[in-house]
Amino acid sequence: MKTAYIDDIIAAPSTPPGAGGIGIIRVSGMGAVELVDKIFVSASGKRLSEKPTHTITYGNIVDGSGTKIDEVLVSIMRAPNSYTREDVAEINCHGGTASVKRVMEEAVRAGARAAEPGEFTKRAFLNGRIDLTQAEAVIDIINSKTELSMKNAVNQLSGGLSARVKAIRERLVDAVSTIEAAIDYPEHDIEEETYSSLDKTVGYALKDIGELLKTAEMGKMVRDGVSLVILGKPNVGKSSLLNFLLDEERAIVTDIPGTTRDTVEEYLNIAGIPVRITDTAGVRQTDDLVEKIGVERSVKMAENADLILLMLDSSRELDSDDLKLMEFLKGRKYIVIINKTDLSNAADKNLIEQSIGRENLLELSVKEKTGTDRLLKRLEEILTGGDIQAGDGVLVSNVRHRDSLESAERSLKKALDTIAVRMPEDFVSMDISEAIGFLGEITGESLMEDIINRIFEKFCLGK
Ligand SMILES: Nc1nc2c(ncn2[C@@H]2O[C@H](COP(=O)(O)OP(=O)(O)OP(=O)(O)O)[C@@H](O)[C@H]2O)c(=O)[nH]1
Ligand SMILES: [Mg+2]
Repeated sequence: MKTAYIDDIIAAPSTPPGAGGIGIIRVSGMGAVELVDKIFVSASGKRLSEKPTHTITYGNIVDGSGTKIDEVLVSIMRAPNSYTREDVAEINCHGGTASVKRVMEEAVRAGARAAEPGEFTKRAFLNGRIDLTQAEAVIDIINSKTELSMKNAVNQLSGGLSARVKAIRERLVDAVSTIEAAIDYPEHDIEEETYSSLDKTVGYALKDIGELLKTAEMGKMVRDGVSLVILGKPNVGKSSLLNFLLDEERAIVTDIPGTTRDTVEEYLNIAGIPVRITDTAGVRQTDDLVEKIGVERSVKMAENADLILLMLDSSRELDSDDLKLMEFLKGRKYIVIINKTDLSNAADKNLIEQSIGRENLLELSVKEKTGTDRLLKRLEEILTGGDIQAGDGVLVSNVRHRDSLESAERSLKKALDTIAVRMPEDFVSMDISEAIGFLGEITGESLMEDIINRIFEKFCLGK
């Protein structure tokens, strides 16, 4: 991204690599339409540069000697009404690896530079069409795994979060300018009235920031998802539970303990939250080398999980492996499932309750599908806190935004202290200005270039 110049023409495939109906090469920059004219011959003989904006033209991409490379449709969108606010031409060729590659090569031969990941969106940001939260929303939409994640990202793209942050920021800017005006007339001491109005303004800003921060946990789950790991001894029914939750025979189930040797990962949508669910190898003491590696992997997955589903077998007495696993849960988020309730009650329920409490305990039979509804309900409750406010309201879903909001909150709390002891006004102004800076980081108004570059590097090519 270091080599990004806003005054050159960039090109990149915007469709994923591989075979498909259509492959799109996007070209952006002042003169993009004229550049594509060099490698394009329209069926009508008319040049693209003579065509009105937002039109599609049929023809062929040709190489330097005029040989046809592929039959294409070219859309042109002239500045400023385009994704990047620059002239944009999109070449729709056949969606094969070779054809996309060849058209791309011709675009480069005609003078385009191969774009870096996220560079089109970066230009939209640098050209002022969208702010940073909106640019980040673009990548979030692309990566959305559930409708709810996407709805939240679309809301962010339409400026929901920016509007809230800007409103807070503007009120603080007003406050600082009042102070600065007072400082300009040193013969006037800052009035008591000004202090109390500053106190109020900062108080309101803190309240608004607090409200946004309250949504951050839910927001992160909606955007990034949650990892859920099924843990337990061999043969307790972990893979059966995975298959039940996915409603497909994803993992191998047999009555032989040690069937699952490696972790099996799948995505699940629970109340709109993308959940990565992992079935693991049964945990037990073993001398088998492969199984041992599997067990280590299970524990590692569980250590990093947001939520652990520990399964116990109702039909067998608890043993030291079960007890160790219950001990492992301490200090983590978990649900304990006693499975196979259709068989006997050999597992000592009192002992289980003593160890992990009653609240997080569920009894069910995956085989008979009894008690499984309660599990689904409990999962929903845990994931959403019993309350899904996402979708219409603004959710802070990005850790970067949350960090900046927290920094702004700290600065404003400092400002309140400064006001409370009636410190000189320039101190108050300093604290508030600091908060303004942090809020500006969210929308990108005050952010260092290298941080901006890092944000766009996470994008995919052609976006
Ligand atoms: N009776 C009864 N059997 C069950 C139930 N759930 C699973 N089983 C059976 O228990 C056996 C083991 O099930 P799995 O799902 O493979 O168990 P696992 O925990 O994945 O086992 P490993 O992969 O070896 O760690 C299979 O024969 C299942 O059909 C249940 O609720 N009741
Ligand atoms: Mg298994």
